[in-house]
Amino acid sequence: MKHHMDQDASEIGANRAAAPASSATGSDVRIGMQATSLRQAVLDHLYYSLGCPPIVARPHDYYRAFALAIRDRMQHRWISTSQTYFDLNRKVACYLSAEFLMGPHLGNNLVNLHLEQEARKALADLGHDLDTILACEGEPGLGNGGLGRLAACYLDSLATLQCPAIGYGIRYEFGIFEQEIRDGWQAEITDKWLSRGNAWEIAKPDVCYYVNWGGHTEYYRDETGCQRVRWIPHRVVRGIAYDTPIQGYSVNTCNTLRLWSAEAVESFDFQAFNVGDYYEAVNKKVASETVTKVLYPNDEPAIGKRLRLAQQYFFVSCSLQDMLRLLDLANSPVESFAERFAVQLNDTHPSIGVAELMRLLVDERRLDWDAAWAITVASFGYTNHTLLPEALETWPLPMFAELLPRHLEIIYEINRRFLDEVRSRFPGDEARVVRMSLIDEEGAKRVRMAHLATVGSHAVNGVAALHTELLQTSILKDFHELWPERFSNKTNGVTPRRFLALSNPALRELLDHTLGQEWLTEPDRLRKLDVHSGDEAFQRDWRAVKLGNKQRLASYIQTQTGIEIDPAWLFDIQVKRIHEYKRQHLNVLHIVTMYRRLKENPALTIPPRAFIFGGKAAPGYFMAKRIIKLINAVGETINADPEVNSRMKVAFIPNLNVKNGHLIYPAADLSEQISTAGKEASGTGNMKFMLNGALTIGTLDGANVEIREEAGVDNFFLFGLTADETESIKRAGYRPRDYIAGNDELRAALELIGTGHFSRGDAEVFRPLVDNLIHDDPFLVLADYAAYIACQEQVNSAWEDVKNWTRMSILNTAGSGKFSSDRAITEYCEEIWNVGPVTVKN
Ligand code: HT8
Repeated sequence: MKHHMDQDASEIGANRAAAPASSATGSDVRIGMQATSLRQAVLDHLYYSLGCPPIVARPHDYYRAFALAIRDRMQHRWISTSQTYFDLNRKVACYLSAEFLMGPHLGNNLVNLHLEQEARKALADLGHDLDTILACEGEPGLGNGGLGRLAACYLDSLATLQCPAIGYGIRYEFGIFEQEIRDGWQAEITDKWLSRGNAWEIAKPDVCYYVNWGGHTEYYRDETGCQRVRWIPHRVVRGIAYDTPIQGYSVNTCNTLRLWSAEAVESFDFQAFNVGDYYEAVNKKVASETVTKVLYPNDEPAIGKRLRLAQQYFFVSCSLQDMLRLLDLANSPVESFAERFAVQLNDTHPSIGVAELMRLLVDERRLDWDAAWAITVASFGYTNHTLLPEALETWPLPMFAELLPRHLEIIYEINRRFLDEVRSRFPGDEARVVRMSLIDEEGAKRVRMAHLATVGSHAVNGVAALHTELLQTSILKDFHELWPERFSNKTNGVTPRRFLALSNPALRELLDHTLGQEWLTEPDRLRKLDVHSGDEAFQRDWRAVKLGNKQRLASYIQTQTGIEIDPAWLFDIQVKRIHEYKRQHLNVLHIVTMYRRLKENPALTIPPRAFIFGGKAAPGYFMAKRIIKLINAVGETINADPEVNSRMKVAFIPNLNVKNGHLIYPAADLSEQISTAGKEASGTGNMKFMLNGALTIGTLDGANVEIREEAGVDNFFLFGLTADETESIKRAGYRPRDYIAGNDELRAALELIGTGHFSRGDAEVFRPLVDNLIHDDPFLVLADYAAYIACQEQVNSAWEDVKNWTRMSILNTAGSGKFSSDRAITEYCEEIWNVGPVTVKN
């Protein structure tokens, strides 16, 4: 095994890349893939890059030096990748996303470079353990949850599939807040992820663009007598590029994640300085830098803040200007833009790009409108990630006009031409025109960004089969009727490198041993596990892997929360953002029901379970914060009660992020995917759990539908109303009280919570939650309660049959191949982007 890995390391180092064969040469310290040169590289970086003599170096210093050494080993691949794309003039996929939730880079880069074994040796030689060094790395939390993590998985797959691609986004100085739990409540702490430096990025101060705001427009005639528009802005900021390498697995391809940081434009400061207003100059500088200061911590509800629109326009403008500059550098005419770039909009956050590209092409590059529009539509694709009305972005017209006056004019012109098309296709249907307009004219006028993105793109997609279906029949129904050929489904995926190979090394080894290593890039090979699913020896190995992962998580939970969990218990896990539609409180109602049953009947035999939660609430989301408090309050009561705590415990893992996700997904027996049907566009945590052999209890929502098909319907615990049923119940006038009246256990559980049993008699703290369920229950928690409880009973009986549970667990991993982000990206490349692989040579 060890010998095998050595071969891999030397192969990628010596044969595939520009590195000279590893001997004790000078350049070996930068690129050598053997432990000896890595060791020397760490010492050199400690000394020369960090100014830290080895005697005083602490593990974090070793981490930084080691990260720099690994970045060096990607450097020539990185540069030759960019050079190859440039020389060959290949079409590049540009993934525009306001969020990239990358997670720690070091371990992932080691996996992708086949450097784990050599790295372990090198560090051992220096007296350090690789795992300790890996644990030193913080993570760039530049995203809220699934949407940002999806972007990160897609970059991994693009590089692994050797596809020319650039990720464009925002270098927030503060990412998603760190969550602490104090007295059961969430506390938010600023995420100072850059405070100890970032070894992975390279600042490119020469790659910078000006971005304008405010002011007004002027009409003028150019030299040829042609009518043109000039934008006279009120303010200008500069965007600076920071590049991070994205190394593909087992290939030379190393793509770029380019994040923009806002800086003040000096000449503006000086102007103010010269007229003596020093403080105004400093204020302007601070205001400029505010643009990329902090990530908005809201997942799903869109917030109509001016600064948020400024962030979106800022990174989109920099990115499109960057593409035009690349085109110029290649001496390609601007008319060839759409042949050179496929620009994907990750939700509507970058959708101002449609108007910005039009402005750049028409006002600055002087194309005529029709030519510019043809290029724009041919370039853009739009991915929708949610149907929740509160998450659909619209901007108040006055704010838009003030910040982006020229773009508003362009949007009006796009709209005028678009509505003409609608009128000629559907004569006399003015209601349709009103519904489809880019401007919502009802009440205070607003710009509808989803409509702009749809009109400006040749391809529109949803993120799971059910979601795409609902998209076409609900929020984009009119657009689907107009342009059915533009719509398609692209079910999400996750990278098996990070979410299996890196985070579940024991399972990786078992799979390598059983199937060979190819499953990591051809996950359909996991199907071959089917034949082993009943094999006793294989089952024993499978359970040993899971048990080890559960021990690892149990000890993490113990150190983080003080709660002791027996790794032999059923690990029932729900980790995701806290949101009412995701129904963590339904899970709590099950816990309270089991608690009551045990209290009423102490002799009851049930398989012991650990109920494990994790997730952040948006700081301003009142209900979500109470749900966190409820989980912790119920946990405190149960965990301290000797009558029940030998059969159930509840733990809330603080600060869910990519890093602790590595410990969580591989340790699950049961994955909770219990959103109200029709509300979760896809989910991707559900896929991470499945890949790692968890069984799912879930509704027919998002990608759960496809997970159930791939796992086999018998290997999935299905419950609850369908999306259609949910809709008809609501239409008929949903009355949550009827469900309480018909179910004593439900009534008792709500009463226990409402009367303060879990809050030391405080009947106020959970009152808003309980009242909301009783009187409103917008996400039909009570309507699904009975079915959920019954389904959990099936889980219990299934768990008691160890062999059958193990078999089902194996079949879940076996069926997870579809949910590789490689499959998803292949579909985007072939069906939307028309981007193909390019081999990067040494
Ligand atoms: C879906 C999730 C899906 C994932 O995308 C999600 N969509 C958002 N966040 C997600 O995790 C989302 C949608 C609109 C937003 C926003 C976030 C608007 C403003 C701010 C944040 O919920 O089901 O798996 C990837 O497709």
